[in-house]
Amino acid sequence: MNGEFVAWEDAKVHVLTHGLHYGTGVFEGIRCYETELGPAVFRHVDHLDRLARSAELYYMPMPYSVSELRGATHELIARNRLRSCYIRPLVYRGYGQMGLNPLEAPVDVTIAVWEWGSYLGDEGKLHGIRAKVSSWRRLSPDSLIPHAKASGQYLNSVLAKVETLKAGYEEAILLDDHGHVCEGSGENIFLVRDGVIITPPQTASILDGISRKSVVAIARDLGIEVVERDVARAELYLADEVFMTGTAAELVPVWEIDDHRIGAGRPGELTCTLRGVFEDALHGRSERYREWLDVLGEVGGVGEADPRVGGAAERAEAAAEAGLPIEAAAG
Ligand code: PPE
Repeated sequence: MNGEFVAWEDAKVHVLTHGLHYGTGVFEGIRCYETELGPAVFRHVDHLDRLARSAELYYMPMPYSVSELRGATHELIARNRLRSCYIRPLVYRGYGQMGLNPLEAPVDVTIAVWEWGSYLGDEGKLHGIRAKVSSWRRLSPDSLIPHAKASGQYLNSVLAKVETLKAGYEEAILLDDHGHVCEGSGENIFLVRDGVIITPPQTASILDGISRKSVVAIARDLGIEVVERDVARAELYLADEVFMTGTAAELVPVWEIDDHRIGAGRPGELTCTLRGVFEDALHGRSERYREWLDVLGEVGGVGEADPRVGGAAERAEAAAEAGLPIEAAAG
């Protein structure tokens, strides 16, 4: 938190933290995978760049550089002795000033890491999920900034998610303010029709997902045509295959939407092919996509010999003995 490594149970904020009241924060969701090269963070700098851009869009000067955040994250993973984990950096307006003008409130930064399994369940990842088109529209660019990954904006996803779960489905699909298909509550969405992959464009109020970008690149490398265009709701039902992508969810097939079976009602051929290559890339099994991995050992973070991690191994040992995960922030 703000440059200090803090034990999990001490990682607290004041109740008058600005972001707690007004949602004035931006965050990222990043994953680190165990690979044969050691723990490796997938597209780390791309995520941190998006964090910096989200902060800028909400007029929050980031007190740390992307490279400082990257180094702190490496050390945090090493100190916690995690081989794979989910990484949650958060930049938010802290304690010190109430009222809607956030500019006088401090900008605080935290990074937390923890082990997070399948976001939509192991079963869902393997065999696919049932989704429902939410009655809540994705937030409009007239009111907020779909391209920013901002804390307050997630009330939109929360409403859609709760509605969907209560109705007995596993994930929500939100339409944009024009009624076009936009994305899931925390994932981008893709359709396959006649061998072509279709996904909503930047103008459809999507979050510019890093998994989305990766899967588009993989598909094109495999010679599959990818079209970014507006998608009508009924096209979901008529698709041969539908899948969703996100850092937490990874690549998840969708086999039923609004009680319409999609294709054969099981993960389709292209979905399975893309899932295989994407997972190989995530887990460091693909030479071709090696550049997407930020391997910890290469800049320090794992191994006692690295000067950047001075004393980290000892401190990690003490924390491990006390049974504590560690939370921290940049600096
Ligand atoms: N749309 C939304 C609204 C979204 O939150 C995410 C990520 C995506 C698309 C996919 O983006 P990317 O991860 O860069 O491929 N959602 C994050 C937060 C999930 C959560 O429950 O918290 C994530 O997947 O980490």
